[in-house]
Amino acid sequence: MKIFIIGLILMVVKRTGESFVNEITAVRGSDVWIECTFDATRMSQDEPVWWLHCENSNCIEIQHFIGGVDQLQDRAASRRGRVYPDKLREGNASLFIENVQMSDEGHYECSAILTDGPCTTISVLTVLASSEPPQLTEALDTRSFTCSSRNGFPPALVTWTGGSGMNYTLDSVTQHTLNPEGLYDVVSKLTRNVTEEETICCTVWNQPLQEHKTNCMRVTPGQETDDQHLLTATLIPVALFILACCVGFMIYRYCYKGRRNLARKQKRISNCSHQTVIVLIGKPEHGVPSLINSCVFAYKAEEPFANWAGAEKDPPHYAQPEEVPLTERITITRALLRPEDRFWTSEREAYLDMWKREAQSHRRPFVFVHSCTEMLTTVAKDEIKELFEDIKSVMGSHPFTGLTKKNQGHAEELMPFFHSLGSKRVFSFHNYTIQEHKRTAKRDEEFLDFMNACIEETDSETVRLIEDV
Ligand SMILES: Nc1nc2c(ncn2[C@@H]2O[C@H](COP(=O)(O)OP(=O)(O)OP(=O)(O)O)[C@@H](O)[C@H]2O)c(=O)[nH]1
Ligand SMILES: *[C@@H]1O[C@H](CO)[C@@H](O)[C@H](O)[C@H]1NC(C)=O
Ligand SMILES: *[C@@H]1O[C@H](CO)[C@@H](O)[C@H](O)[C@H]1NC(C)=O
Ligand SMILES: *[C@@H]1O[C@H](CO)[C@@H](O)[C@H](O)[C@H]1NC(C)=O
Repeated sequence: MKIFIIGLILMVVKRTGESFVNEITAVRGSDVWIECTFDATRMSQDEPVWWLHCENSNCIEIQHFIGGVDQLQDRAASRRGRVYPDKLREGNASLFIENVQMSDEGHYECSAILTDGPCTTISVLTVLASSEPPQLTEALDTRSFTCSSRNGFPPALVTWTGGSGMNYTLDSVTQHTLNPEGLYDVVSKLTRNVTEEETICCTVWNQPLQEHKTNCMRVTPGQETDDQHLLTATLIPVALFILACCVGFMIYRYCYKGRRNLARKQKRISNCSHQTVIVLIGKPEHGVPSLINSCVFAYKAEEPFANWAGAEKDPPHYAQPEEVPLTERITITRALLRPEDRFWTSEREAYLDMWKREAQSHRRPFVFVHSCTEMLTTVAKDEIKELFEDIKSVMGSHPFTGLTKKNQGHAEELMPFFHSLGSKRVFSFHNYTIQEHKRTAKRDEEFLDFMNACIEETDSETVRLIEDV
């Protein structure tokens, strides 16, 4: 008999469960009744009436009455919902939930044991949340707008419209986040060029609730961009102007200073009051005539290039020294060398005597000229060394060295050798040649410095010689 009753209960519960599910939808924050009524005539005083709340098949008992007396008094504070005992007698066990929340969602089962058996009513409560009115903000670049709305359920749909109802939704990106209260916050970002003044609106939709909330803003095209234009329009020309002034001033300074420098160096040469012959000694093809041409060209800054020293004569004219006038008192020349391409022959002593005599009538700074393209053999080194010593014996000091064709060789590799021979100054040049004589201040300056060094060297030499006497 007992087994039969239990079986009947299950059957009835199952049947009621299948046949009668009360679906309730409530808006979060509202009050809700979950109806449950029995036939009062079939109720008995000592049989229970109870409510279960199930979430994901996890059920807890929230109400339990026997004879109209609350059996769960101790849990009164924490449980949700309320049943009115005085209505129970009328067979009305409806549950009242105040300020309904997301956590109240789920299955509700209201059961009672009636005189003819158990009876259960099943309800499903769905809570929807209307999201808060959207906030609409404009990013500083005027190209993006942000619409945000909090606490919606289910996740709100966001749509965007522009002037004259254009649908801009496809230009937006929307993100939902589930917050700790079980509700969705939504943020949607619209990226759009505003080309004319218009009203941009953002709408958040709660579809099950059939509810929408809209916020709009009036936007003018490129307000910020206009400011930026204004900024660009004024700042850039001002900056450019200042820059141009600086550059102009620097160029002026550079040119003026460069030219003034050169003029000063030219003046020092023209002011030289002593009769001076700068004597260059160098083998054929080492660019002696070109060096003489370069010195004259650098000094006579206003004159066009000319082949004053007879460079590139064919055959080589090393046997004919050219006395090329530079100023009234200064000339540049080339010391006579033998055709055999050697510095000294049997006439050596005669030459040294001649140089000694010449040095008494005027100053004769000696410069040894060597091309950077010519590597030094041991024989050549010995020969040059001997020449240096001979010049020192006659003139009192070793010659300066001028390394030509530095654009074709490595002057730095040759310099130590000539320094080691006692050459006080070793210059290197890129000569002005017949083919290539584009004047630059820097190139001019090299030759002017060279000539000034020659003039000053004989000055100090003379002083020393005078002091010696
Ligand atoms: N690249 C370059 N070529 C140079 C330089 N100096 C001279 N030359 C060239 O070298 C060649 C010889 O120069 P010249 O100045 O005629 O000297 P040289 O051959 O010793 O003169 P002679 O002894 O009279 O034959 C010429 O073709 C010049 O153009 C230089 O500094 N750089
Ligand atoms: C049950 O009682 C509540 C509260 O008085 C009432 O609102 C509801 O209509 C009643 N239900 C029925 C079916 O009478
Ligand atoms: C705008 O377009 C979006 C996406 O294409 C669409 O979901 C939405 O319903 C449209 N809104 C209007 C107001 O036409
Ligand atoms: C916005 O406009 C500018 C010029 O007016 C254009 O270069 C840019 O590509 C546009 N951007 C978009 C997203 O339309």
